[in-house]
Amino acid sequence: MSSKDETQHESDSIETSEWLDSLDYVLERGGPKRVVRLLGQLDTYARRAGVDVPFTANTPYINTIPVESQPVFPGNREIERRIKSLVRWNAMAMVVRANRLVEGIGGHISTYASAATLYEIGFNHFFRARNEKQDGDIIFFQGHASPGIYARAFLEGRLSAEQLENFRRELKPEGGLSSYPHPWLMPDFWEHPSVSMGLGPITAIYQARFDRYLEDRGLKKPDGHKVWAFLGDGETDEPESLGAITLAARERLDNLIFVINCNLQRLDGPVRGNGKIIQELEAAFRGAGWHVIKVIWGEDWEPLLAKDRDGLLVERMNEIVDGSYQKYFVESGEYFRRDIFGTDPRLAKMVQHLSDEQLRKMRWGGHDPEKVYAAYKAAVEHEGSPTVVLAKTHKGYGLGEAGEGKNITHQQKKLNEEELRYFRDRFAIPISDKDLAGACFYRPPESSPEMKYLKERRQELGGYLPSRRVSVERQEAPAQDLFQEFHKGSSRGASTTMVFVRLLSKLLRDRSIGRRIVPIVPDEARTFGMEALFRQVGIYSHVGQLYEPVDRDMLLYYKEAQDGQILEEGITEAGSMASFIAAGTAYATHAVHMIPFFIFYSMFGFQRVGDLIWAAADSRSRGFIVGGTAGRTTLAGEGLQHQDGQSHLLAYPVPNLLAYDPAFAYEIAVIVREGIRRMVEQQENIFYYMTISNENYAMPEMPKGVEEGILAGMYRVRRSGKKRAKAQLLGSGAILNEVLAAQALLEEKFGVPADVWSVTSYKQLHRDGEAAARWNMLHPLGKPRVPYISRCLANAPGVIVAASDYVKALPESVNRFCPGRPLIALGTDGFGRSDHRSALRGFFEVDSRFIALAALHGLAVAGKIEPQVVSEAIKELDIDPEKVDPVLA
Ligand SMILES: Cc1ncc(C[n+]2csc(CCOP(=O)(O)OP(=O)(O)O)c2C)c(N)n1
Ligand SMILES: [Mg+2]
Repeated sequence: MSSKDETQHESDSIETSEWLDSLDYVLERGGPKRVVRLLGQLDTYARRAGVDVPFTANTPYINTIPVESQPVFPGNREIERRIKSLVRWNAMAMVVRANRLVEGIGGHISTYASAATLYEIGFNHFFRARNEKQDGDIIFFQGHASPGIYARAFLEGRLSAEQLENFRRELKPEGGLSSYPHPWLMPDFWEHPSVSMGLGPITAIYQARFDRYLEDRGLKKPDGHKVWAFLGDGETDEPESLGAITLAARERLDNLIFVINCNLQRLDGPVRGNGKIIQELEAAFRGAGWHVIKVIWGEDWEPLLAKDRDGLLVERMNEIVDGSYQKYFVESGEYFRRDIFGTDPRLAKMVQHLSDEQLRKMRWGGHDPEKVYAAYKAAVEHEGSPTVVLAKTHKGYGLGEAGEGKNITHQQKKLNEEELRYFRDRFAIPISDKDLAGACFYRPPESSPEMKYLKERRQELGGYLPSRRVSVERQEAPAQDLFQEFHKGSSRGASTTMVFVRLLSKLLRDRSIGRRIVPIVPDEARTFGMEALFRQVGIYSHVGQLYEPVDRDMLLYYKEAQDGQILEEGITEAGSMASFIAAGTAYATHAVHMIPFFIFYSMFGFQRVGDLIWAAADSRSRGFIVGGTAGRTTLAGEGLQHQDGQSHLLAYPVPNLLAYDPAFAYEIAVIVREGIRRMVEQQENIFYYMTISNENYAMPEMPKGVEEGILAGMYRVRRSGKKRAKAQLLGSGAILNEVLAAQALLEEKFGVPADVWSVTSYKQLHRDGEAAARWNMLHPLGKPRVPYISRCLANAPGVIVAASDYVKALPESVNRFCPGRPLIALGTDGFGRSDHRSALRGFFEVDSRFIALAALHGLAVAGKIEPQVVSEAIKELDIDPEKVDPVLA
């Protein structure tokens, strides 16, 4: 530094000091409010004077809670440290042992290693368990931290060493532990699946909002419980993680706390090597209206910060990018000193009293129990907005050479003996050298201070968690009367959407379950003709309606109310699905049965939020997801991105989901009643997908004895009359009408009598067929089971043609269960188009003409008619044989 620079530095320093003195004076005299005003005035003054004050939503790179404001730590730090060390050890041992036994079985050590303090402070001081007296906190654990959560449950005596041994070995006869939080696999333990990153945060937000909804509607007593969501810093890159944070602030969800484990790393490398994830997140959350608490520095830094009156150190820390911070984890103290403090002699001077070793051991805030405690306490006490705790940690903390802070640490699953020794010594685990190599689990005797402390703390907080318990009472499904009107049918044209909305409105009025229905719409209620419900049950808003709605003098005005029942989510299928999960699992989370009906544009369901639907399944959600404006050719006009011809296929893989494509009012009534009965009366962990569409047609009366068939997936709608049928025509949804028209066409024009079947669910038929086939394979000597579809078609002669508004793979999936004859499938494979219905059905080859043609073709192939007849039919039906194949067009 030149002497000129030095002089400049000196005078800057004096000037800064004078300003700070003045500020101290103002603070003392006028308090913080006065300081804020003064700073505001200064800001304005500087701007007027032409100073371009840059906008920032950031605060400096320091702890939000200054050391002077930290509360007294109420716990025993030493015992808590020992407990934490034991959890660390067992978590690590679980992964290491699993990978020794089975190569490549996986597991993660470094996530929990970085998050241990964040969880332990929660477990010892904050997380309230649900019991008879209180509604506990709801916690979304970071999926990859599961080994630590299991290890703690082991210390608590809730999991055995054998279970830990079987981590990721769920197929062992005695059972094992699932890799990640999966309520489906561990229904007594995990509550919320969170390992598909981004889903934890968004579902947590809507969970917190749904808890308010239940309270506001008087379905649950307000009890001050919190929703905690733990997430990784890398995870915040997922759009779902931050996509709903404005909602949380807008709804003032002070029952919600995010804890983001900012270990600066994700799987491949740094989260923001060239930037600073904590600052980036701070700006995003503050901008959205959250209360942000940064926990950056551990107590080792306090003496340095106390000396940093000019803010030089903070300024330097502000400059350093995360990639460099990560390097400090793995480098020597000497490097640390040189790189951080070597840039300015005044900084160097600050740390000259510290040895390299001391410097290297300086901890980040997320590893400091008192700082984390202070942050959580502030978060829990904060009112008026959600809180996010941004805790700076160290990925792979304590792993040493085995991966601490290294880019490979996320994948580290094996430790050699030397690495194990380092870990043991570092955390003082009382394991002998002999047991070391085996990475044995360790649990202190019951009488030890650690065990006593740990149990006492949990007792104080209401019990153990995570823990999933279902104690909800069985609920009666509505009586049949409610559904009668739909069984009668009507000759006036109606769409299945209209029928469904009418049914929903009746369900909402039902004395026994009406209050439990939760209609959820992503800004699509008018599309489905549901606006009458706005007035009938109101749109939920925690603050009621602060304005006079523009349509107030109309009958069906837009009514918001604190006890409103509809969740009008705005344009977010993901958020709506998150609400669906919260409502659909309320029977477990809050012991109240709720029946969500999430109604959406069917195209923007499975393919848009399929992973959330999968999470709903894993969560054992109950309820109905309803795909409106369904069917590639039934939704006219809207075109390629709106016309859904695949959702039913995408519904196939979800194991506990039943999927229906009803055509008539009575089918809908039967399906919905049975769904409610199974979910609330039988308490089955299933949910339903049902498509509804907007084509108007007459709704026939329900034929006798078809209920079973409707539910099983098919039933005969119309016989061929007196003549023996030569074709069996299967139709679904709105396309059933085309099939009925084809029946007439075949009979009248070509003398081919045909039976018509309504296929309400290929998924049901397929599931049942596969189950029978499987049983038969495994029981070669038993009486073969006959699939339901085979039984239906056994005495139904003739060629089989199936047409739906969905891809051909659906009917083809049951082809092998069709007795003696192949099934000819018609479907809507390909991109949609904007046009009217009949043009679309012609284009996709699912109209009555093509159905008739398919039957004639089948008869020709079977040798029952001459090919010439088919050729003539093509002309007669005005079909262009050279027309473009829609799948390629
Ligand atoms: C949706 C999704 N994509 C990818 C993964 C695979 N994955 C698991 S952990 C991980 C990195 C996690 O980084 P971060 O969120 O920072 O958590 P940390 O382990 O560092 O605490 C990735 C990419 C996943 N689980 N979910
Ligand atoms: Mg990370």
